[in-house]
Amino acid sequence: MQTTTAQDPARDVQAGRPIDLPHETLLWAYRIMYLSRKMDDKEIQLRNQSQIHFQISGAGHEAILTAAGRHLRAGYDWFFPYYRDRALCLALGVTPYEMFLQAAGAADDPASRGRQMPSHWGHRDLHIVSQGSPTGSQCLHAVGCAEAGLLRGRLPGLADREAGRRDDEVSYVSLGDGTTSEGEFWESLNTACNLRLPVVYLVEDNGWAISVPVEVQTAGGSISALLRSFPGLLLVSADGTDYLDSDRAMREALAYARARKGPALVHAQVIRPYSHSLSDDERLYKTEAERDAERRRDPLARMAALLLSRGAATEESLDVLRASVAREVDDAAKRAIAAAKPAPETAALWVFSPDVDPSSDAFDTPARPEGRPDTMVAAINRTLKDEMARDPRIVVFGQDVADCSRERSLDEVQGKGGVFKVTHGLQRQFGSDRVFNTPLAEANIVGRAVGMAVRGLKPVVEIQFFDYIWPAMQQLRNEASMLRYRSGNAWSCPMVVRVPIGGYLRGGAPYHSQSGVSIFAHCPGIRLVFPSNAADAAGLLRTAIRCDDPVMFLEHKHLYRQTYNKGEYPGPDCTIPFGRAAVRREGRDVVIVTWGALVQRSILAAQQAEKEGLSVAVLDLRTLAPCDWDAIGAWVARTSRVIVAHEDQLTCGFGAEIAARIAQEHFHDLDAPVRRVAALDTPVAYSPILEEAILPGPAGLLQAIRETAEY
Ligand SMILES: Cc1ncc(C[n+]2csc(CCOP(=O)(O)OP(=O)(O)O)c2C)c(N)n1
Ligand SMILES: [Mg+2]
Repeated sequence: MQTTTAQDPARDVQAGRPIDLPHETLLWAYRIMYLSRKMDDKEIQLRNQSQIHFQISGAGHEAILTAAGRHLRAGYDWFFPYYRDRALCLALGVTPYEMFLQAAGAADDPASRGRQMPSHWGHRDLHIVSQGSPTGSQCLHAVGCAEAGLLRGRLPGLADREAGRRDDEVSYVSLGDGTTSEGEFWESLNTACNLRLPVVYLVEDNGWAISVPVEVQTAGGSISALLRSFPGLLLVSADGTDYLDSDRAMREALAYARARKGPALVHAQVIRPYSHSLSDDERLYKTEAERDAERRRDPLARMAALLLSRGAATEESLDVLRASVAREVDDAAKRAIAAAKPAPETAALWVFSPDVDPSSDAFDTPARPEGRPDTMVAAINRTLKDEMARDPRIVVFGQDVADCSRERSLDEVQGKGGVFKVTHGLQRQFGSDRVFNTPLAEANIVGRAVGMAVRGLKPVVEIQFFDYIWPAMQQLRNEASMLRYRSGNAWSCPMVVRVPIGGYLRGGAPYHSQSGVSIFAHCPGIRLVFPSNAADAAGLLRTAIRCDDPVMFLEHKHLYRQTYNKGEYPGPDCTIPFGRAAVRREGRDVVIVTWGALVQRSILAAQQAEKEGLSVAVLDLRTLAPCDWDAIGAWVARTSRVIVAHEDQLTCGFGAEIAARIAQEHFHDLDAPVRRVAALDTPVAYSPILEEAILPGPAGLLQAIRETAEY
């Protein structure tokens, strides 16, 4: 990278004097800016020829991004850019050929291997973390990444403690003016400021979010004006179309964050001369006068004028430079368009880890029971402790999961350790760096976990109640589940999200009883685990933690402290493979396929049916993703009569999927229609009388057994 001069450019700007950057720096910057623009132009041409399938440009944003690229360090700092950041990525070292490979949807596209749209940057070696398309969610990843960088320097026992991090590294995240309206941006700022994290935000304010102008988006029309009271946040404004001012702003912001003073935010005014994307026509909502005013601030023209006025270039030398860029762009595009495309058989690769298969025999280790039977809560707590002792990368966080955030009070209080006490004692044993409370913000919890997992920590987080998981849905569905797939296996975020779930609480009501797990079964990339007893909870949680994928570990609140599902702790090495159902009761006439709280209810109904001469088997699936289709098929073949029972509502519950698969694959084995037993299609009401009418119970199951057996 170029060296900076001894003068302070910021002071120079304020004094109205020109900044003194060496000519070669300015020429380097102009080349990157021009290359970026020419690549956009080329992609537009290719799109119009249907050789690529989408285009979104960085036009008008090039100056601030090139300045960012000059001061940031590829493969050293961490990058969470957005789709306008072509010039930044070029400055960091992504080649035009690599970028065009993505546009072409080529097999060797290093950002996504044909899985993500163009301008969704990603480059493992340069630390550019693969990008999704939801605006703003990257802000939380940047925060988690910065946090992990600090933690890695402090956590004892990390083997690569020194190798994987730098004392002055920063996390860079960029976003548009419209995106500052997203809650995830605000959640990220709150944590970045609260923890004084080295995050550098770049708000690229082009005044528009597609067709919505900034004054509609932001109260008062200026995001930096709104942010003035955030503690420790350095705010730097810049004319993002002026290279020198941009350079000053990025330098100032980075110096602050590198010195560990806290986060910085650069608010850069830029333009957007090419409409939002090739699918948009800005003439529909921008006047000619507005467009003209933008054109007059074009950063490329301003930079060329600067070079000429400084004597850094002549018209002729600029022509030579432009011609060389045009050749480079044409050549790279031609090669990328001709590059091999992905084979159709590879479409399902990298939904999950290709290296660690949690359903394999490697995870089938014997239980070595220790001690007397204990509850599911105790089993989970003990498993967490054993795994944390074994793996120093594990961090546990969520709402109320710590014993006591105020460490100084720990000697005087017993400690909270979760509203269900599942994490009790973890903070006391492993310290506040590894077990800590978060703000009451579910997206914050999961989004930070994604950023930490990217940096090699193993987050085991808690969402306090399944009913409140929805603010994190965007992070789970669009980020955690897809990071590996959309990056072509370059990036991943293995983590465990523990979620207390379910009803039968007598008073749980609509917001403490939900069990809509099928919604997550519809998210490829997430493993779903739902234990029904203490011993399984221990073995399955250990597999979840040691597996290489995001896992949702669903803990039924009603099962936490029952006596019927107590079990001996199976020892610190016991893992249970995913996708292996357990037979809870043998039977010949009917099989009930179920999981979670319906296992015990099914056993009770089967015992009743036995008295009527009916022999009923109960199959506990234990995990829904993966699901043990082989065991289901084998039991259907054996009994020819099947009931699928779950606590979730009937319509679109996971039972619908099971029933459909049985109908398709085992039709000839059936002597009766597949029967579903599930909750009514209503919320779960508060009154215990209503709750009992809504949730499935042994009586309904017994009736279903009789009818299925008699059919
Ligand atoms: C969560 C989400 N909502 C909507 C969209 C569709 N969308 C893509 S870009 C965009 C506008 C973004 O505007 P801004 O943040 O100002 O960035 P700019 O494109 O102007 O650089 C919208 C609405 C999206 N990608 N993600
Ligand atoms: Mg915008």
